[in-house]
Amino acid sequence: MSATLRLALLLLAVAVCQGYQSNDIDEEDELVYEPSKYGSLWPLPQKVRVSEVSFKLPSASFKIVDAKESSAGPSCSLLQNAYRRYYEYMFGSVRKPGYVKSRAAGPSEISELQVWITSADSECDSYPSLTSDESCEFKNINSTTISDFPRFAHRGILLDTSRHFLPIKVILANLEAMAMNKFNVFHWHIVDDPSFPYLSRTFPQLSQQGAYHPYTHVYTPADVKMIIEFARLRGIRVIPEFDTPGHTQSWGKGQKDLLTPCYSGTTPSGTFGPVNPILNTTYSFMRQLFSEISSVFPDAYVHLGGDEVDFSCWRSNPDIQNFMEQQGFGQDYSKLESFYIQKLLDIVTTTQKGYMIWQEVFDNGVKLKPDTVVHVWMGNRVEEEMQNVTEAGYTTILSSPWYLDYISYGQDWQKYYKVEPLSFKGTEAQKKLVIGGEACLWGEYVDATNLTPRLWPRASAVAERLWSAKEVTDISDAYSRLSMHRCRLVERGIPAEPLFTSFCPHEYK
Ligand code: CP6
Repeated sequence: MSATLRLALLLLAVAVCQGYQSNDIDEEDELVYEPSKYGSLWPLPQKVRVSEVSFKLPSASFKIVDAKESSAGPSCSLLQNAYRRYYEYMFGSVRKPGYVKSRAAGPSEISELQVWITSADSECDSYPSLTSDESCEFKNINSTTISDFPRFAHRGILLDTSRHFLPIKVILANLEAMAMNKFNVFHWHIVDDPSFPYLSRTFPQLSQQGAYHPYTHVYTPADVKMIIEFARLRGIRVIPEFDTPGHTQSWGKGQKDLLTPCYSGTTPSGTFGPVNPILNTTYSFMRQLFSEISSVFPDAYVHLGGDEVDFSCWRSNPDIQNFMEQQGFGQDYSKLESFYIQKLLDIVTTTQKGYMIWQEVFDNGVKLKPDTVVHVWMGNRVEEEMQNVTEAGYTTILSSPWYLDYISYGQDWQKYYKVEPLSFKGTEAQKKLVIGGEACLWGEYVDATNLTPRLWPRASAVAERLWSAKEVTDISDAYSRLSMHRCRLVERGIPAEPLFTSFCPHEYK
């Protein structure tokens, strides 16, 4: 529903931005800058009929209202909130002094946008989900019409708040930019080796000991609530990742005996490895932690990680060696990893949540619930992996081609844009199991100072690939629209980096 509205409003915003003209720039790059007949539309809707007729929107009298047939009304604060937000985007800059006011226009003025919600049970008070209806129609009398819906249901951005703490306002600004690009999943890689900023009510010592700072560099329950609500109002799901048994160094600072003691020879070396999978205390800890997580985060899914487990510490530990022997695992430490993950999955299942996991968990042959989402991230043999995962009947999302923390000279957005997620070999039924993808911004080299321009507009390329029709592949049309879309992001307060030599209309307003 929120998306319904979002698109309708975006379109009007586009109409208002008719001041965007093509700029005659001498391009040395391979792309010739020709304006697109679709203006600055991004991501491109599924069906667009463009008319030459344009209307004026008088800022003083223009209103966004509930259509009388609409199934949602003034009591839907989510909608009223969105009306206000988009009115601001449409006219916010127009009302600034110094802007040339358009002369009074005649019959070609539109005085209101009527928003007609057709779904029977509106999502005013509930949370967005994988099955939310994001489709919409945009009608205008004798003019441009649009019919739109997403190609993939899961369109995510991963942010990492462990390598560097990200202030709340950076996260909120990013959610706003996500909404402008029709991303609908915030994958919150909230904790990892370097720091544990999640303030747990059950285990407050985790962040007290494991965060970069126990008060300033933590997300309190109130912070988390605010982020989830801000996202909900924009049709965005928040999926937290609590990655185990690897990537857990920071957990060990506040939770005694959770991590495996590593040995050098016959004595403990003082360093620690992955979560200790052979202790009952480990599982009672996980039971309590995930019980809390399942009530703090309302989404139907949690991400359980399971990637990059280093076996060297487990190998060095005599108690682990004994356990391996007892269980008949031989020297195959991936069996021990699977043993742990299997128990964790059973724990999380009792919390009524579905789970997502990184691809290694599937690769190791762990028994998964049928609704498990397998997250493909490794760069080698991507198509083979997608083929295998879907052949086994699991839903999957793709991240391998979209590691946006990698940067290089030039227009790498084109590389992200040209990815076709369904290019692997498989049946129609297999292709249906690909529910989408995520652009990842791992945080080793990213904090509040550079996050936004590193992510935008490069992530916008991923947004269009996941939203628009498969056939939308014209790279120079994309270049033209994306340049204008990027200017719009900047004008709306998102410092998105430029694609190439250019200037934006708002620079000389
Ligand atoms: N952190 C976590 C990371 C990565 C992963 N998990 C990662 C691995 C390889 C590259 C980039 C990121 N930094 N927890 C893997 C999913 Cl190239």
